[in-house]
Amino acid sequence: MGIINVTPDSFSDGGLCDSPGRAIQRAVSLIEQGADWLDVGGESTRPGSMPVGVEEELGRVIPVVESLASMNFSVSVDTSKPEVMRAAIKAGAGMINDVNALRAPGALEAVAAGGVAACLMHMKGDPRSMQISPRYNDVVAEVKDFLLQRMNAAEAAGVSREQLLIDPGFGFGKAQDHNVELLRCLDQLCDLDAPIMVGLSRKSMLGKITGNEVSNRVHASVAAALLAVQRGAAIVRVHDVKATTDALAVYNLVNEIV
Ligand code: 8Y7
Repeated sequence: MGIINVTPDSFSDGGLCDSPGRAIQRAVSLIEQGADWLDVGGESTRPGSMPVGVEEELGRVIPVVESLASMNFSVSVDTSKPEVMRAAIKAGAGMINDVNALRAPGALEAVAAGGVAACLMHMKGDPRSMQISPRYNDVVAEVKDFLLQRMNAAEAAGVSREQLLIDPGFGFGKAQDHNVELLRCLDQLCDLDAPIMVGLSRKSMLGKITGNEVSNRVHASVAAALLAVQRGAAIVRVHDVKATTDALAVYNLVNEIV
C-alpha cells in the first residue's frame, strides 16, 4: 500500500502532495512501482499534530479519491471522521484506514452502511499526547485485546468479519521497546483471524535503531517491512513502494509464494 499524504504537515515529506494534481501524479507513479492499494490521508496523525476540521479534510481528500477511483485504483482513505468516511465511500474508496479504530461516534455505522473494508489500528491515547511515557504490562497482549474488542464492536454494529483488517499501530502510544516487541511477536496477532496491516515506513522506531533522519530510512524500512511480512503481515503501508516490492519479489520467490 502506497502512501499519499494530502496534508501540509505530514511526518515524512516523501508522501507530500499539496494539490489534487500532484497527488494523482504520485498515485500513478506508486501503482507503476507495484502498489496494490493507495492510502489517501488529509489529516496528519504524527505525534503532537493538531486536528483538522471536517470541511478542510473533505476538500483535501475527496477530489483525489474520486479521480483515483475513476482510474480503477484500489483506494483506502486514512481518516477517523464518519463524515469523511461516508463521502470517501461514495467517491469510490474501497477501504477505510482508521488509526482510531472506528471509535468516533458514527464511524462503525458509516463502515457498516458502506460495506467496504476497514483497518482497525491500535493507538494508546491520542496523537497530541500519545508519546508521553506510554506504559504497558504486556504490550502484545494489550494490543491484541484492544483489537479483539474493536473487532467485536464492529461486528455488533453490522460490519462483517470479512471486512476487517487489524494493525498494531507502530509508534502510536508506544516506546521503542514496545514497538520492537510488537514487531518481534507480530505473528501472535494471527490468532485474531483478520489480515494484518502494518505501517513501519520511515518511522522514528527505525531512526532510533539506525541513527538516520527521516530522509535516510529507506533501507531500514524495507527490512522492517520484510520482517513484518515474514511474521504474517498481509499489507505493508509504505512510502518507498519500488524498494519494498523489489524486496518482496525476492522474498516471495525464495519462499515459493506465487
Ligand atoms: C499508520 C497509519 C499512519 C500505521 C495504519 C506515518 C495513517 C504515520 N501510520 N495507518 N497511518 N498503520 N493502518 O508515519 O502504522 O505514516 S500515519
